[in-house]
Amino acid sequence: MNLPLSGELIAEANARDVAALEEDYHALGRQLERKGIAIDAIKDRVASFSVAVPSWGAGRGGTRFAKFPIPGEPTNVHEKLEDCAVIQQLSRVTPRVSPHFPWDKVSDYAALREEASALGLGFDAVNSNTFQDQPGQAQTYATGSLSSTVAATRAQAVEHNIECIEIGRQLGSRDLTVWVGDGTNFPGQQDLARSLDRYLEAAAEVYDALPDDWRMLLEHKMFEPAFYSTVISDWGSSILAAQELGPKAKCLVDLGHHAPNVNIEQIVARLHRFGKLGGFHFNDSKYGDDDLDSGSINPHQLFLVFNELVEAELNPRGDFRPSYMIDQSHNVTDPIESMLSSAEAIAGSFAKALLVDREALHLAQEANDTMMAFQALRRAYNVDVAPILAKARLEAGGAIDTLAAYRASRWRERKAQERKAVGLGAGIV
Ligand code: AFD
Ligand code: MN
Ligand code: MN
Repeated sequence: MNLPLSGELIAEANARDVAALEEDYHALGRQLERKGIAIDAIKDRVASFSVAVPSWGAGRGGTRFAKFPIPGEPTNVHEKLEDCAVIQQLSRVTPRVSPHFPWDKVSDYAALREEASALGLGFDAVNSNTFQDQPGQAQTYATGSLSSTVAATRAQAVEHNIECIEIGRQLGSRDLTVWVGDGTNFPGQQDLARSLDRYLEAAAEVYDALPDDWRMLLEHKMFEPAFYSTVISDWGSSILAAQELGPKAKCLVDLGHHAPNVNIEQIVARLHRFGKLGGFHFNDSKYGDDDLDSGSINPHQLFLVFNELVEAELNPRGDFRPSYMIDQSHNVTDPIESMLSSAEAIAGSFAKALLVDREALHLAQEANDTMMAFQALRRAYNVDVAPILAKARLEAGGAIDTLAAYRASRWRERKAQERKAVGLGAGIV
């Protein structure tokens, strides 16, 4: 193992907080016991929960106006892995990294896998990129990718996705996440039916290249960069495409990819009902695909989403193996701090969803007792689960207070000395 932070540093930081944590954990334990809930059982479930981090989220994001890099931010996949290892070492909830190609391209993927493993990391879903042109590429994606009217462009996009599968095999991934920026900005620009036909035909070629134990996760998005229509615009288009492609195709929900105020928890329930819920990209938003930190704007929505995910887990349909990832753009914070805070918000929403008295909820629902059904959710949402999360982290070797331990490590300052180049992050996503 080649872990980035010293164990002593984490132990020292924990020594300051451990007495208070034990007190808080026992107090919460007594409170939950009165409701018939064993706190250790919840803690164990939380301990087995994990969410992947995106390699591109380790660099500072930006907007189409500007990007403001910070000294010491990672400039290549190796440095990104190092930063992701810091997040995992402190939080113990982010053991996998989701790579993005060609951004994370290297010449030796077996070596990259070993490098990650020595840092205590594995690889999650592989993300393809057919929304940007790359240097030396034969065809432009200006006309779209999998749905382009240009056959050679579609072929290039198919080939790139197949290459991503090949890379993913070497990295130990089992999912290919496909988001295309394909769409239009003007009424009449494209034939809405034929562009979907082209997408389905090209996506089927990618699907056919999937190994048996792989899945293709279709990520829908209703706008941006195309603002009049997108080819896979919503969960309806996504599930229809996934159903047409076959059992290995599933839908991936990114919290920022819907119309304002859409009931995303209901989308979760719908997709699961048909065995098509494949994964989640967590972030938060105020206006659009803002990629703000998870739970920073609407923590209640995050809880309601997890409430449906827990229901889904209790009533599995097909092979329910949701792939969870943080998908955020960190424009004004240190990305490590944002991901530590987001991982806590996500695991915390899961913990709260586990605290829902399902029997009370279902009985109230059956009896049409609206207020008591809502209260079953509200009671769980109101519990401060911080001691459960901290205890799970402590037991797994992580930090009780992840942000305090991170700041004590002076990681970014140290990296600012070592990592000379600044501002060559993943780009604006
Ligand atoms: C873009 C999309 C989407 C996707 C990401 C990586 O909006 O969220 O997951 O690119 O391909 O940000
Ligand atoms: Mn996403
Ligand atoms: Mn997005």
